[in-house]
Amino acid sequence: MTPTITAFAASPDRGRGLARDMRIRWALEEVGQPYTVRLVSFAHMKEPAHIAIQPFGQIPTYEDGDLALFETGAIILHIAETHPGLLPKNANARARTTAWMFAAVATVEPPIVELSGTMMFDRDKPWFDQRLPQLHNAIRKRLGELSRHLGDSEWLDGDFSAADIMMIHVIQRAKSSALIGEFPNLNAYLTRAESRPAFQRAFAAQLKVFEDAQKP
Ligand code: GTB
Repeated sequence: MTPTITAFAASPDRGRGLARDMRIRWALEEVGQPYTVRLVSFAHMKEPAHIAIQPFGQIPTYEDGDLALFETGAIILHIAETHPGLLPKNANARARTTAWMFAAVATVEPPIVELSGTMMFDRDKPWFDQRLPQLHNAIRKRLGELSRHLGDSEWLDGDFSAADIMMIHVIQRAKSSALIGEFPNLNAYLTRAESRPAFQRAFAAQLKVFEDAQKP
């Protein structure tokens, strides 16, 4: 069957690939799995029909036959387990890849998301000027640790994997802060990932949603 994912009908990032459906699109493109997209409004995401498949009222979701999934990590792990190409065959390497998927969302992503929320909603707060350097330092610490692990390697653990999709998409959100620029090997890691044809197809598809919405 052809899986269906959900994405924002009107993404706040204007199609810059930051909304999390981008991860799922990219994984599906990497394994050559065609998919359809159901675009949803913010209002629809809070309605019972959507809550039934995403209990937190968010995108993305993934539906395939009688399976409905939420959480990007779980969705990408499922795609990787059901299609060749995104998980190593060796059991230990597979376990390490899963660890890096968790690390992306549980260890690296939180301060990056917090910075993005602070920049969007808290500029007028009296504590904003003090909080900003704290958040920059928290992100810098994680990026430094990631940079140290990556060293001169191309990917997180051996061949390109589901873990790289998760990690790249997480750190892309920090690009606007210029912190990535402090770590040349992370910059190169991002460039390497973004030049993959599957990434470019996924990016073009989600950008087209924004462009189509602009048409009269
Ligand atoms: N842990 C969940 C997962 O990984 O699947 C998180 C899902 C999530 O945060 N979804 C967001 C959402 O639905 C969209 S991606 N938000 C609406 C809501 O909660 O009501 C987060 C996102 C949104 C917008 C931008 N942007 O504009 O730059 C970037 C990232």
